[in-house]
Amino acid sequence: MRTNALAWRLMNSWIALTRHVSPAIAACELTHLDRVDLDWQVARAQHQAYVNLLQKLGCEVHQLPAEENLPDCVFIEDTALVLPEVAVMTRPGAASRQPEVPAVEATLADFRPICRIDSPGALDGGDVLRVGRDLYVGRSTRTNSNATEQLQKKLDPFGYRVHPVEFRGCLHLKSAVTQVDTNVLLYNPDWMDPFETEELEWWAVDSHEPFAANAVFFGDKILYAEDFPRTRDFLSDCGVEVHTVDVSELAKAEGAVTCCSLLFKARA
Ligand code: CIR
Repeated sequence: MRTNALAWRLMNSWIALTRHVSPAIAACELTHLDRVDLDWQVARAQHQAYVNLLQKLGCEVHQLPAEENLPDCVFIEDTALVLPEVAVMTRPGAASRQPEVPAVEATLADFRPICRIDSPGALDGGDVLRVGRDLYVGRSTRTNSNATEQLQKKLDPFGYRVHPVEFRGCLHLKSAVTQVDTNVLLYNPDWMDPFETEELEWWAVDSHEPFAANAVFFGDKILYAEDFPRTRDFLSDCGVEVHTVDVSELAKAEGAVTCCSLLFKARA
């Protein structure tokens, strides 16, 4: 009996796949931000603190090595979409990021059957917000409608619905909106308009903190960036359990908390 309970716990625990910070991170892709000095050692220390917090929150963390020629490889979220039934390997919209995918695929193959977005599709995982069986996919400079169509076809057999979503002013859909509580989305009203849903409630970020809509949601708590105290206090007052970490150096590369991990349950 005890063995069964332990096996159940292990199978249902969170796995976080992360990737170390490349020594070349200062040469990262940038879309909306100006390039400023970015200290690899500081970024590495912040990333380690992020990994430590994932572990404290109950994740088993698997870390992939960084590569010198992959400046953005720490932002592993963009390379895959991991669902309970299957892992979809993306085809990142920035050519410099496409070689990040094979190493992630090799690891995910231990956990899930694999399918892939093919050319001319382009998809960054940061553009995909999953709420249950609904996948909201941002149309961005990184994600095109061909990929959205491929995604719908590949995931049809599992009953997922893919909804294209418009947004503006930021890199990825999940810079503008993420889930922070059961049926609650946190969003930046300057970057998107709420889409039609019956069940979802929309909470706006504090207007002084435009980047505050990005949170890693664990079902009963969130991992959140330290930089957004006003929105954090609002969330805490609303009853959300918030755990913060400093990712300010990674933010200079247009990274945020969701993009530094792929989160999934061990068992499909
Ligand atoms: C890029 O432009 O691709 C990286 N410098 C930042 C990617 C951040 N990823 C994410 O928000 N999902």
